[in-house]
Amino acid sequence: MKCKKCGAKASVNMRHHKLALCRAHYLEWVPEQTERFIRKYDMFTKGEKILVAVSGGKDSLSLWDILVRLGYKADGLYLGLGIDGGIDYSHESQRLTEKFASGNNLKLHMVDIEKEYGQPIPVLSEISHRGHGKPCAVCGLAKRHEMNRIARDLGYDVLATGHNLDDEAAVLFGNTLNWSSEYLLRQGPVLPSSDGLARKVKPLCRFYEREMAAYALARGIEYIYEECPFAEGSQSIYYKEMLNQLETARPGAKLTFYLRFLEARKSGGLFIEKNAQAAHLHPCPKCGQPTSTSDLCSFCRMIEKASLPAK
Ligand code: Q46
Ligand code: ZN
Ligand code: ZN
Repeated sequence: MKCKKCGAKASVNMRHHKLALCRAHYLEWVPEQTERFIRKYDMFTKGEKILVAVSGGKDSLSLWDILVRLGYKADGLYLGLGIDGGIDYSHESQRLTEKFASGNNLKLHMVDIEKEYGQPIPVLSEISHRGHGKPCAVCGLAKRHEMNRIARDLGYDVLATGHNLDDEAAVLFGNTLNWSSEYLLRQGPVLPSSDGLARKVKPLCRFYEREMAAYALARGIEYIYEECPFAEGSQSIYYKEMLNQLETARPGAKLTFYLRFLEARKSGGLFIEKNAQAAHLHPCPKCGQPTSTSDLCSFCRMIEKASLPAK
């Protein structure tokens, strides 16, 4: 297989795009495409301050790398969750994130959940009795809360995450199976800012997971290969496996599934009425973040339940 641009030996073959590229041209193609998506979906401009949520994985580190290569003002945010799982997961992901930041001279903000709230995520989850034995519910809540808090406190305009097409297609699949209309209406490459919350964007949402792995490898980015140990057996992994089977039989199926959804969503063709979505929000009396409950937000309630001082 030859590179479509220069005829040299191709190192990445993208059947769904009918495009094969050599390493050098692949390293040009990925940022070019990212820039195209940033503009197409009006994600952000060169003048805005971007905070990239980095986990030490291939997607978030590649996203940071791409944005900086494209000339955007992007700093990183790493959340220390305190997850060990027998593979020293949090320490290793932190080490690789710090190494990437210092190696590229980038600004990295660090938040350690245990230092801020007294306990690591698995313990917070246990004490607050949420999530039926898995810490993912508390983890998701804490990640969202802390990302919003840091973006607001440090004056960032945009919060960028490294979700790729496989992630988005799996979420879409789950939301469609359940016809979760509220989530379907909110799922997209951009979630506009609201009530003091920064805009949220997913610049990699049209890249397949294996395209991001190929990018990280070609750029020599050292990332953590292991998934979080609590991800094992999760519904999203199950959906991803199913979609991978579909993709093998019909290359491009995942991309079509996601893109047709975006088109339908944009044109109002989702057969979902927008009435339910405007839940009345007000600031949480403790942390100030918007909440639909009449008292404290879910995060502050969780922290209170764990009898720890809330931030
Ligand atoms: S939610 Fe669950 Fe993830 Fe948190 S505990 Fe791990 S698997 S990191 S995306
Ligand atoms: Zn080439
Ligand atoms: Zn709160």
